Amino acid sequence: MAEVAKYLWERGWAEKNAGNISINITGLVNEKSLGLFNDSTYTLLQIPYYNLKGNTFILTGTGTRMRDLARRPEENICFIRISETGIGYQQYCNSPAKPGLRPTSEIPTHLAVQDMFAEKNRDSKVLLHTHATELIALTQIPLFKSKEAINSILWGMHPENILFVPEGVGFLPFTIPGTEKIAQATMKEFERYQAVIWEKHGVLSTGTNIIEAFDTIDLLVKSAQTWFCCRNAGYEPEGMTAIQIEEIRKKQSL
Ligand code: 2HA
Ligand code: ZN
Repeated sequence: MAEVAKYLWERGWAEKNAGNISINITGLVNEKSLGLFNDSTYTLLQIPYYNLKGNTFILTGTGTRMRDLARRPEENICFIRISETGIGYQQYCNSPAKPGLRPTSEIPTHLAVQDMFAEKNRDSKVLLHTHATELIALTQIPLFKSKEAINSILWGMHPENILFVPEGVGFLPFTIPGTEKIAQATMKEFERYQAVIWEKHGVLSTGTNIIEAFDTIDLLVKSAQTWFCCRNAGYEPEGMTAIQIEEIRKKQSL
């Protein structure tokens, strides 16, 4: 987490307290070690997550900065353990430097998506959210406020996006951050996609590990940057032809 937090900050995707991360670490930590943490506030969930019963997560703390997480991870994270009933969670935030620290404000989205992963037995353990500038910028252009238009740009600007994100990215029209509404809608998108763009806000991605989740966003941003580069130079980018895209897709299945 600290390594990726550093990348997010360096990329300019993590201004102030932007972005958040969750990792399902069930089985990697025992209750006894969680007991070492002072704070164990219990919070009732607005929506129960029955597939996460007894699961343990590491999450970024609310209001924490990625640049701080990179240097002092232990001060900027929280652990949570979902109750055996799935209706609440115990939090373990133990930063003397940050008393009262709580898990990320986007916890509804993290739990909704992680619950779906658990239900479907997915290998995905990580959910990463960041404010990738060029992806946000694309969604400020009315022409690109649809899944089809965004994916055609992202695939068209670099063959690696066709290879590594063959299903494309999900897209969510603007929704208020930190709400159950954004959580449920995002979870639905992740049923089909490994990355989801939030209109005028940012991007989320998943993976079996955090580096994989970061790499997917990095690839998507490369395409968006390329598009803006051409436009800034005064040219309309050509994009990939349908035949080229088809050939790249075939190559993947070889
Ligand atoms: O964690 O990025 O979406 C701060 C945010 C909210
Ligand atoms: Zn955000």
